[in-house]
Amino acid sequence: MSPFSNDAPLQRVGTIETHTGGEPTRVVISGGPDLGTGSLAEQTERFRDQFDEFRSAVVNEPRGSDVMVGALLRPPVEENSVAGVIFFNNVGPLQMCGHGTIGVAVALASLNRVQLGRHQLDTPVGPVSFELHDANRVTIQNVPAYRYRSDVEVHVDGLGQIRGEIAWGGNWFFLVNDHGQDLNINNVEKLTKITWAIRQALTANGITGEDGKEIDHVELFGPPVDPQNDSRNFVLCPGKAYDRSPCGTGTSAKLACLYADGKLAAGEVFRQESIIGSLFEGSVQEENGKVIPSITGTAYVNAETTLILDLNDPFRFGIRS
Ligand code: PYC
Repeated sequence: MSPFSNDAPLQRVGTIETHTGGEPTRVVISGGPDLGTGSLAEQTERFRDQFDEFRSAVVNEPRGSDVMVGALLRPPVEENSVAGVIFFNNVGPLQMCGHGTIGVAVALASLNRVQLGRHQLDTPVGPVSFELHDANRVTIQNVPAYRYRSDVEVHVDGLGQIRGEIAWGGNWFFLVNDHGQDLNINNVEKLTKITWAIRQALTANGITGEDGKEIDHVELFGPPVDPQNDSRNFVLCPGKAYDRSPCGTGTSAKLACLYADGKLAAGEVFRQESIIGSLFEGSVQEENGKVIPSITGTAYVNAETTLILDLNDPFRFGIRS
C-alpha cells in the first residue's frame, strides 16, 4: 500500500488492534507515512513535524478516542531488532509505551512476524526487548529506569502541598503516594481532575524531569483491591486520558523508586494493579549500575481494520484539540 500523503483522494491504513489490560493499541501495519531513515528519535521528530494529521487521523475521534494509543511500525534500525515503533496518542508522539510494546508483540505474533521467544524492538528512547511466552503473554525489558528526585513538594490549588517523586521509566512521571483519594473506577472524574491539577502545578512551578524535560504523566498509588497484589495505581496520560492498564513505563518508574528506597530487591516480583483491576508483574535487574525493569502483561487482538481517509471528508484527519 502506498505511503500516506495528505492530499491523495483516498488513503487506506491497515491496522491490528490490541488491548493490554484494557488499554488499546492501534498498530499501524500499512499505509503509514514515509519517515525516511535515521534513528527512531529522528524519525519521530519528522513524524511530529510533518505528519501530525496522520497521527490525529489514526487516534482521534471519530475513528479513535482520547484513550487510543497508536503504534506506527517502522523497519528495524539496529541490526538485532525485528522492527521499530513510534507510539503516539491524542496529543503527540510518546517516547516509549509499555502496554503498547506488549500490544505490538502480540500483533507481530498474530501476523507470524515473530515466534515465541525474545526479540528486540527499536523505540525513540532506545532498543527494548520483549519475550513472547505464548500468543498473549509478554515480558518486556524496558530502557533503564531511575528516580531523579524524591520528596518533591508542590502546591496544588484546592489540594494544598502534595509531595511526590520524579522518575523516568521511558516517560517522565510524578509519583504520589500520599493523596487521600480512593483509587476506585467510580472516582475517575475526580482522580483525573486532581492529577491534571498536579501536572499543571508542576509546570507552573518549573518542576521538571532531568535536563528540564516536561513531566507529562502523573501517577497516584494506593492499596490493592486484590490482596494478592502489591499496589493499585491511577495514571494520567499526557492528553488527559487515564491509563486502563497499570502503565508499563509508569510501573517501571515505580520499580526504580522502590529499588532506590531498598523496598524491592533485584528479581523480586512487584504486582501492580490498574484502576480497572488489570495487572502487570514487574521486577528489576541492576546492570552496569542501571536499573533495568521487566514488565509482564497480556494483550489480545480485538480487531483488524482498514481505516479510510477520504479527501472529501472534512474530518478525515480526526478532531484535533
Ligand atoms: O504503558 O507505558 C505505558 C503507557 C504510557 C501511556 C499509556 N500507556
